[in-house]
Amino acid sequence: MALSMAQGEIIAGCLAPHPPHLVYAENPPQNEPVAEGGWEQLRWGYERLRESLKNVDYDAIVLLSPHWQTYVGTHFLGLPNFKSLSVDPVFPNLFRYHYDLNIDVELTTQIHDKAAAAGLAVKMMENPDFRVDYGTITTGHMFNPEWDKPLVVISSNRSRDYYSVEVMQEMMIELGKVTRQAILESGKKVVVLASNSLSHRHFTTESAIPEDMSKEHIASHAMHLWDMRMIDYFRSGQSQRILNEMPEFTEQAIAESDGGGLSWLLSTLDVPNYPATLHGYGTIIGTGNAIVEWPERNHKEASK
Ligand code: 2X7
Ligand code: FE2
Repeated sequence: MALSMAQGEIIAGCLAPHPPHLVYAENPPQNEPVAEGGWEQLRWGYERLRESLKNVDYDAIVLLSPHWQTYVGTHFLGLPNFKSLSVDPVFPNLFRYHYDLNIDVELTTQIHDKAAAAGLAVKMMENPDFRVDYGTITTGHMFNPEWDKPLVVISSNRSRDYYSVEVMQEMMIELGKVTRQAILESGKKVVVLASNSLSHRHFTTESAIPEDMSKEHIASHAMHLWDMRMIDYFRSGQSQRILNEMPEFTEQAIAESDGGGLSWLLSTLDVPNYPATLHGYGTIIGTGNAIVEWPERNHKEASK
């Protein structure tokens, strides 16, 4: 009798933004700079997200970071371990993080191979000296500070820069579909994370004390309105509407969805029409950031 492997499952999909300020404010031993707190609304949001998944069993975290930017196709971290110092090029005063992260190379290869078979340009990053970007590290840390789950790390193909939001999104929807398919076939339980802010208009100067919260607010009313519109769609299960409005949102809110993470995430979840949970929202140096969970495990029919 042939043994059939259990079907894999996406247990949750999350929007899990990566401003390095969050790690800075947490003061973990891996980060060199020292802070007096700050951005608590978002850090409490991450606490709620971690709490929500505390008793949920899973094997791996699949993460797409807009700060690993690749111009020829999508790349995947392709070695079992990466260890080095990650420095934010814009905020080296806040983020100098000594990381040591493990990769699920088997699942990575399965996603890579499926993407290749679908005609997407893909490549495994197998240079042991490759420095992992701060987006991956910040989301990885805030989601799972113990680093006790292996990761699949996916780059952001900058097709938006070469072409348009529409072309980027078409490619990311395809990448999301093959990511989902590979996970279901792998037999593994997985969390998928899109590491990006919403509106992304930054202040151009930093206050003397970066964690001085009396200086923190959204960059403009227009940015606030876009963020609230997206959050309303998340919470009311209107994912298709998000995809439909992605070109306007990305262009008008200078949104970090330009890296494809949000489109990819919604596609891995098969464009969910159930409500997501908003765990937190806050601004960081003027940008809008939401921590959102789609609890796919509670919508098993969607995972078939
Ligand atoms: O990468 C970021 C970001 N997305 C938002 C705010 C501040 C810094 O870095
Ligand atoms: Fe960013």
